[in-house]
Amino acid sequence: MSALPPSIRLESGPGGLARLRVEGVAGEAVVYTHGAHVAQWNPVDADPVLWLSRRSRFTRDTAIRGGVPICFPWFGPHPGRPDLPSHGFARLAEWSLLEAREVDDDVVLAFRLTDTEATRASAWPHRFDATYTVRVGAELTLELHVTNLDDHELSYEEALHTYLAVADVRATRVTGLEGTPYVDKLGGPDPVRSDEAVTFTGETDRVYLDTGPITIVEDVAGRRAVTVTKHGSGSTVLWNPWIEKTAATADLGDDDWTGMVCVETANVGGAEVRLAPGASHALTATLAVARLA
Ligand code: TA6
Repeated sequence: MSALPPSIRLESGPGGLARLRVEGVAGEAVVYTHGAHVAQWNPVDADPVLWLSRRSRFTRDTAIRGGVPICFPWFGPHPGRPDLPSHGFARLAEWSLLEAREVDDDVVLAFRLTDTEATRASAWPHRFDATYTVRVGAELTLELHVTNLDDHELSYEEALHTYLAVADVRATRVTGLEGTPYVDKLGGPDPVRSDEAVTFTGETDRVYLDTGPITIVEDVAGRRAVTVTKHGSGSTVLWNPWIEKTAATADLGDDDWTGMVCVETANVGGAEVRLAPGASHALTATLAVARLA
């Protein structure tokens, strides 16, 4: 790959993990090659839009806590192999940097992950090629593009497990999901629905099905709104761990639950992606932030 443009620096981050620091004309970001993990993003002169745990472990056998972990090729615990990592192997893998270039006021990074003996042995014995494109600017656009290199059909789940920073989740509303059926992972298996905006009064772990393309997080206390616009995604996962789950999670500080909410652009559960040999699929999410009136 050619030399990095002036807006991008390769650094050694915590735990010696390689990371790319982007200081572009319109946006700033930090992206680790470990998991192709976008750990930080903000438009220039704006506060961080992604939330990152101060207790995140930066080790090769754990996922960075916060930012945008890539969940692939399964979501949550593996159904038949409790020994395998939750949310798949992609967020624990070392992705290779394919390209780093400036495009107008933005910076575009592209990473690649392909199958290895280890991935083929991890209950997902498929040949695949995955590229992950990160466009950093006044908006953040993420695209996970997967191609089936095998001679048989494959299926997978995926999620861009996006941690958004909010001033206070107890004063946060999420709109765009009204009337959409969702499975409450803390409740029964049957989908339910609500015609109201989502507010948070306890641990929240929901998989919305057949969702529309736009979800808006109104951070009322922080006087800003983050819009998540997605393509190629049938599901949206909404998560806040609240008090007990936070206390039980080593890389979360006791009060961290108040400052974040996950809006995850996904294809999970009944919406897994099926690819014929040679076929591809792209999952895309664009984040934009605006002041609340
Ligand atoms: O996206 C929600 C969820 O599946 C929750 O159930 C919780 O497990 C969260 O992901 C975090 O998972 P992790 O493996 O990153 O701790």
